Amino acid sequence: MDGAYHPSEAAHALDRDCTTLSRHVLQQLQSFGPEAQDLSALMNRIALAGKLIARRLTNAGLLEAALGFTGETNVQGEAVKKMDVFANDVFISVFKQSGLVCRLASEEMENPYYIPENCPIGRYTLLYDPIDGSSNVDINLNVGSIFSIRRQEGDDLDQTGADLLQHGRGQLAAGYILYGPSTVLVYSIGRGVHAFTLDDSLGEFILASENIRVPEHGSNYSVNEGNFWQWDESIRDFIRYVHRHEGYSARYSGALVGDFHRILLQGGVFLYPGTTKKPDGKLRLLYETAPLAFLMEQAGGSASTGTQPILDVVPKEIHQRTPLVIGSTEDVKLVESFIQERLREKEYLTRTS
Ligand code: AHM
Ligand code: MG
Repeated sequence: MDGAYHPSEAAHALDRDCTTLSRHVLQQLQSFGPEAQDLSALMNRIALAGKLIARRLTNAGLLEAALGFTGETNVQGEAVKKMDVFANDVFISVFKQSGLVCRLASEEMENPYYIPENCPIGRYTLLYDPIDGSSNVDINLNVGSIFSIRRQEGDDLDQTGADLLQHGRGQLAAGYILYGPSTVLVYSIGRGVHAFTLDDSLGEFILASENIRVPEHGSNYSVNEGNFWQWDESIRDFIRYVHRHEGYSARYSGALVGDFHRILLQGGVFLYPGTTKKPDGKLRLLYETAPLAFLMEQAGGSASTGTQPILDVVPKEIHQRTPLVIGSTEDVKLVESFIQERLREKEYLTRTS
């Protein structure tokens, strides 16, 4: 350093500090065209929902009626938490004002929610899990929101959302907001994966890391081992393998977004396989596994049901579940190899019996 003032260096520092989400979307698309403007506005709305939810979570312990259960059960048969309802409504209300989104589909609603004033002009659909990992809410641990944006195809006159039953490669954008020690928004519009941190003093998500690449292999494995005896033997084979090999660490928080974020940054594998009671596992395709698979592939990693890429799965219904194996390519392949081995064994036994 020569101590002299260099305008370009100063400008660079400012640039790094001030890349907001909406500006980043436009930079990524290198366009100010209508679709780029739409995507930028949509991401801005998601950011607003994230800020409102983060604010509520930060103060939840001090507010009346913010924590605990509502007493209702959702379409998945799961007890609904007050924060689930709050966060679901936040997304609806911020997208009502967008003009761009006609339909929203979420974990908390049996059928898509239509915003009449935005239809038929709003050609985008938001699929989301408003609060994922809500068992963590009441104990002040990390939770997240997961989102996916798709273009509406056809008129959907009967309002069934049938065009949403498509594979995940058609997602225009996907991402999540992680409510942890800081609030982090991670997104992709098919041009890499980028992370933004909420700067409370500015009230803005500011670019923190660009073009995140997941390591090809990592030491973390993340799975609910309490289900060990409910899994297929192939998954037990994998777990026995990691137990017998040095260098693996178990990391499981019970909230997918946080567990996924660790794998994305440090490598390794997250699994939620099928169980005897739930052969397709617990996680839902359209607003949990497909958006995360989109991000993981964009970061150079893999996402699989165990036998097929998640992004190739075509759902039969909006709340369809899929088993999930996601993370570093080498680690996902290792899990798949145990599954293939057991499948070959089963085929052989059927042929020869
Ligand atoms: P949720 O959307 O109802 O919160 O359920 C999804 C969550 C994931 O965040 C997490 O990975 C998984 O359920 C944990 O389930 P389990 O308690 O069976 O391990
Ligand atoms: Mg969920």
